[in-house]
Amino acid sequence: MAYFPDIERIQFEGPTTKNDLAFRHYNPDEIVEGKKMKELLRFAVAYWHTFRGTGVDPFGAPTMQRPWEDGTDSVDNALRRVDVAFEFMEKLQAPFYCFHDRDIAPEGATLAESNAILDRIVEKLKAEQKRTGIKLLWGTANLFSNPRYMHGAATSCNADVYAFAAAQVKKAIEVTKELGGANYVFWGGREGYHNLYNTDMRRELDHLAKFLHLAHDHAKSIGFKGQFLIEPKPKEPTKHQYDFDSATCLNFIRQYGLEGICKLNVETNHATLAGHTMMHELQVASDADALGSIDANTGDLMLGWDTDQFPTDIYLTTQCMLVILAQGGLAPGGVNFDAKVRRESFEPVDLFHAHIGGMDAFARGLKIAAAIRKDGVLKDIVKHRYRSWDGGIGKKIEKGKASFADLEAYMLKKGNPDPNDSGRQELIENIINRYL
Ligand code: XUL
Ligand code: CO
Repeated sequence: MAYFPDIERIQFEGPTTKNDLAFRHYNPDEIVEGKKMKELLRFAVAYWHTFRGTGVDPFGAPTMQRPWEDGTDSVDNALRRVDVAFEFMEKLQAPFYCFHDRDIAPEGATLAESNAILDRIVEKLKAEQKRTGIKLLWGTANLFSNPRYMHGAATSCNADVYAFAAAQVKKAIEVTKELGGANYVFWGGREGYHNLYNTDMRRELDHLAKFLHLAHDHAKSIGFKGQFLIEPKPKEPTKHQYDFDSATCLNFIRQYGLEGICKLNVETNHATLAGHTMMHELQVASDADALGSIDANTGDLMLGWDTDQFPTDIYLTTQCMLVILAQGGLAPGGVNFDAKVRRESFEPVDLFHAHIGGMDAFARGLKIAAAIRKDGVLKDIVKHRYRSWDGGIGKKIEKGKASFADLEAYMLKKGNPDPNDSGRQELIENIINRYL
């Protein structure tokens, strides 16, 4: 049976089409910088928002009309949702999806029961992946919804809760492996604090690092080859999330010997909440060879919470793709739409409009970034701006061949530095606009 009976497979029809249910820019097989768009972008649908989102918010009840939902959290409903999900993703031409264990399967009365239910759903997901060729970009465990995690999971003050979380992650890594997942994500749910009076921050961070090492040990022992990704976020649900931003996560990774084990999954709205641009967060991660994947969405500058809207801003997607192309793409990571339709957009077709918009916005960003890179305009500007480091005293400093005394002797002789150049910020902004 079809759950989206009125919707045909979404096709690329080009920028002039009048069809709302078509791609104007996302042309999966079009070659950009020597690769197919679909290989560079690796779009993924987020199971939680798209198939579990109800439209509930702190002020009101669910609004979403989802004819396939029977109002229960039953296994039957979970099995039916798999059909819904794969019909949706096939029609959208989405090559990947992502999930938390509890998005795809209801939790049972005990861990053993939960695991058994999960296995049933995973069996069906596996069959659907085989039938359609759609793949799992990443799996993760929900360590934040159940009340047991009120104090956190890997940073809980309750060692039993830590053990439960470990068991849950063990199983989640196993099912991610079973489904051929390319990555495994750790977003720090409730790993953080609300006040330091009752918190042993040092001990909690030690526990969190231990948790990641144990997860890695287990992944190795079962032969899971996927990339581990930590997802930075500065606040919400706790006042202070430990994985604050890219720089904080990189410091944690280095402090606890997790280099080579964990990269980052960088999310736009989390960057905004941290007071950074997404481009900043991506560049910090990429400079450390740790940009693994992205959660594509956007916040609202007027609102101080995680609105998880679909990305439509071409400046934003261009900036993302400039950093991503500079590091040669994201694989084995991808572009996961960790985004939800507004609660006023309650019809199933709105899910298509939302994803089509996001995919087109990224495809445009990709083409614009590739055009900027092809002309070499930014590269030339940067090269010129730093030219004093390519020879003379600059080169000596970079090579470690100049002491403070040498620099003093150099300046005493020279008298004054060469004059500065203009930064030409406005000109550069004008140039970027010419490509949009
Ligand atoms: C929460 C968030 C999560 C992670 C996965 O803000 O982004 O959905 O992406 O746990
Ligand atoms: Co996310």
